[in-house]
Amino acid sequence: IKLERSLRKALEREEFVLYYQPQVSAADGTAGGAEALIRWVHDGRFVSPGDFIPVAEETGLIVPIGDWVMRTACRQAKLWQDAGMPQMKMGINVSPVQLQQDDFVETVTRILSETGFQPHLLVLEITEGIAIRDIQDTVDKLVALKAMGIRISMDDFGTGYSSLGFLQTFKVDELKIAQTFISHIAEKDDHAQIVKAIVAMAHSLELDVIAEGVETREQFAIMRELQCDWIQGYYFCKPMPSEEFERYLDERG
Ligand code: G
Ligand code: G
Ligand code: MN
Ligand code: NA
Repeated sequence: IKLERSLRKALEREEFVLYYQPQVSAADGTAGGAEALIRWVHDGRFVSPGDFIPVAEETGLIVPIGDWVMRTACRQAKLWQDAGMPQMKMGINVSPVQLQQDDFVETVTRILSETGFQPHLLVLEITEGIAIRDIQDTVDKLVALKAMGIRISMDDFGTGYSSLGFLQTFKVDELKIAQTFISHIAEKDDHAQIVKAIVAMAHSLELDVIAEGVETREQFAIMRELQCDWIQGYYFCKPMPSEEFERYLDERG
C-alpha cells in the first residue's frame, strides 16, 4: 500500500528514468537497436522494476507510466538521430494491461506524431501475458500497429507456455530468446540444441532472433555460431543512462 502511494506520485515527481541497453549485431558488433528499461529512483534508492511493475499493473498505473516510457524513449531516439548518431531501433516493453486499453493504438500513433520518431524503428516487446484476455481484440490491435510499420517482438521466448502457436497468432517480427536458455548454453548441450531449433524455426518464418542475457565470450561465440542475429547482454554492456549510452556509441559505433 505504501509502495502504491509512492508510485502514484512518482510520475509527477519525475522519479523515473530510462536506461538503455544496446542490441548488437552478432555478425559485425555494431549496435542496431536498444531496449529501454525503466528505473525508479525513490528516496535515493533504486526500486527494481520486478518489484513495482506488478503493482503498477494491478493498480492501472502502468498505463500512464507506460505512456511516459514510450514518449521518453521515442523522444530520446529522435534526439540521437537528429544528432547524427547511427540509425537505431528502439525497443519498449509493453504490459498486457496497456495493450488491453481501447485507445492503445491511438496512444502509440499520438506519441509517434508528437515525437517525430519513425514507426519502422519502434519495436514493441510483448509477452505471453497478452494472451490471457480477448485474443481477437489483441490481434486486431497488433495488425493495426504493424500496418503503421511498427515492429512486434516476442519477449522471453521459450519460457512459460509462449510458443509456436503464439508466434503465428500474433504475427511477431522478431523473437527474443529468454535468458534462461542462454545462461546454460555453454554447459548443457540440450540447451544449445533447443536454441538451434528456435533459430532455425524463427528464420524459416522470417523472424529476427535476439539472444538475451549474453554474459560471456563463450555464450556470444555459441550464439553467433547458431546464427542468432542480435545479441543483448552484459558481455557487451549493461543497461545505462542516456549520456553513458551516447559515449558507448561514440566509442564503439
Ligand atoms: O532491467 P531489469 O532486468 O531490471 O527489468 C526487470 C523487468 O522489468 C523485465 O522483465 C523488464 O521487461 C521489465 N521492465 C523494464 N522496463 C519496463 C517498462 O518500461 N515497462 C514494463 N512493462 N516492463 C519493464
Ligand atoms: O524481461 P526483459 O527481457 O524485458 O528484461 C530484460 C532484463 O534483463 C532487464 O532487466 C535487463 O537489465 C536484464 N539483463 C540484460 N542483460 C543481462 C545479462 O547479460 N545478464 C543478466 N543477468 N541480466 C541481463
Ligand atoms: Mn524486454
Ligand atoms: Na526478456
